[in-house]
Amino acid sequence: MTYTVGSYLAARLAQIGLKHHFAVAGDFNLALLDQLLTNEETEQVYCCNELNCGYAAEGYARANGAAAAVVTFSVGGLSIINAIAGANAENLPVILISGAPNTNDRATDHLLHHTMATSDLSYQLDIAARITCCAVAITSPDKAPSQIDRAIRAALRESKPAYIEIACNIAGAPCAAPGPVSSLLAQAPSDADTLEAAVSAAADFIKARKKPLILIGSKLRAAKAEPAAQALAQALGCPVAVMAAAKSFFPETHPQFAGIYWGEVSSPTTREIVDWSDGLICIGTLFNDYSTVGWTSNPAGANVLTLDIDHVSLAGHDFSGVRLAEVLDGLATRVEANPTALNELHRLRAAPAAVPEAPPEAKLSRTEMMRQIQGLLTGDSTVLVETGDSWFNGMNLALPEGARFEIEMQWGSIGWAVPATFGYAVGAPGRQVIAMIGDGSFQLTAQEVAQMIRRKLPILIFLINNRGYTIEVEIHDGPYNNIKNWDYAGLINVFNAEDGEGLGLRAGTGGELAEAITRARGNANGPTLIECALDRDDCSPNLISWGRRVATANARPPQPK
Ligand code: TPU
Ligand code: MG
Repeated sequence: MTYTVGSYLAARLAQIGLKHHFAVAGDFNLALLDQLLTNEETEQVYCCNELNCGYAAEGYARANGAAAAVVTFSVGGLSIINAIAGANAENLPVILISGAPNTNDRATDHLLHHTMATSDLSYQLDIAARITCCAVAITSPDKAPSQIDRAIRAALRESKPAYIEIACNIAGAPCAAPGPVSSLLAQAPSDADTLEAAVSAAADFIKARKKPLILIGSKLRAAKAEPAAQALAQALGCPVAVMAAAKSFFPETHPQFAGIYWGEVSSPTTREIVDWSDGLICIGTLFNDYSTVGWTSNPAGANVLTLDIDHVSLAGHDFSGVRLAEVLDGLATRVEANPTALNELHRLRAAPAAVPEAPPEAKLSRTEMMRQIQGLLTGDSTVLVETGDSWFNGMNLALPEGARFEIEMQWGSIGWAVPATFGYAVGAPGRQVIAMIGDGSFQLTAQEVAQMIRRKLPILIFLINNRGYTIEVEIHDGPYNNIKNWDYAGLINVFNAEDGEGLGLRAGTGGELAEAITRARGNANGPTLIECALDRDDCSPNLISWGRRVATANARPPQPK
């Protein structure tokens, strides 16, 4: 078979396990899309716009480990930037592929459409270089294979997005055949001496503590070290608390699970036990203003051992160039079991109170809605929660063994959830995909529900209509937090048009919600959106506490120099 630049790229995408790639067409990428279509192992999945395309790829990468999004030059390429920067913040290898102008138009004074009517054609590459780990522009078929490989290898190694731009007259040009894919998949191993020194220093740290405790953060998944973290936990026998952004990265059914650590808004007793520990083993953690609740809970100092994706640090030591999974594996063989903090946790912890069922005709409340969502979850469920009160409500869900939880907490761009849920469901057929999305967020990217309908995906969306930007209300209120109400459930028929099987339902009481959920379960050939009508003030108490702290942090006056 003779390869072209485009079919070479398609082969690489298929080889790294992408059964799908997401795309929006435009004249600068049409020849490329044709070439990608020649490969039957990676299917083209279309999106309504490029921002959604980026989020869909981001969601797919959460389910599948990596993803690709194909857009046209400039009008598409600049629109997708938010989602790609988000993938960077969230440590997800999304490969952004953009069509680009014909090579003959470069270095001429030709003015091209989709540009700012100047002959500058490099701005998209410059911008992409700022938000990806590797950005390449392909203008010659000879160099294309090595450039494509370099970008994909970097994305997979660093778990960050990469950028590949392909001139429209090069996509179909013949090029060399791809070599073995192992050169793209191989991880850089740790330096053996540094690994030994890091493991030894970390083991000494743990040995010297009376009550060690593990805290899991969101970078654990990017490091592909979830099993290794479990093995270390097993060996240590200590409590394992999980940060909000890492919910589900350690099984909540595990006897050592100590709840969600999120400062003042942690699960009951979790903050007490974390604060009580004299040796906090932070694995893949990330502390920002939100996760530290406005800098009120920011673990640091001599009692903290940090095991990051590629480095280990503790008081007096800093080792880089070591892989997290290898550090954890090494530590698991060296530590001795120390259940002191786990015993204390059991003394502190009361059995969780069961939430009573609300009378079916009573107005729907947040607690009743969450009680019913909890009842839906199985080991095959994935719950995606959008920025808003859904973050806080989602934290309280008890996840059965195998259930997954997705949250875009570092980037926090509203509008993420609808397309990310779509992409996730494309990447995880067979899972029960449930999204909790606020009315304000939904309004940004609502049209991607149409793609769920198009692909007949049985996604379940809980659209929480509390008539506004409640999370913002709790941080800082004003008229800008009020939004135009929509007929959210009615929108599904708009998207169904003549052939769709999406279902839009409304629930104003607990009974209506239960009935809607039953109907959703019977709707196998399309998504179901259940619009849950809540009072504007019916938000989680944790959101209120957290919002106050974040507001205080945001309002700090400038410090005198
Ligand atoms: O449950 P609730 O009402 O808090 O959620 P809803 O209705 O989705 O409101 C979310 C409100 C919100 C805004 C406006 N959360 N964060 N923001 C700020 C923001 C603005 N634009 C983007 C792209 N991302 C943001 N996070
Ligand atoms: Mg809202």
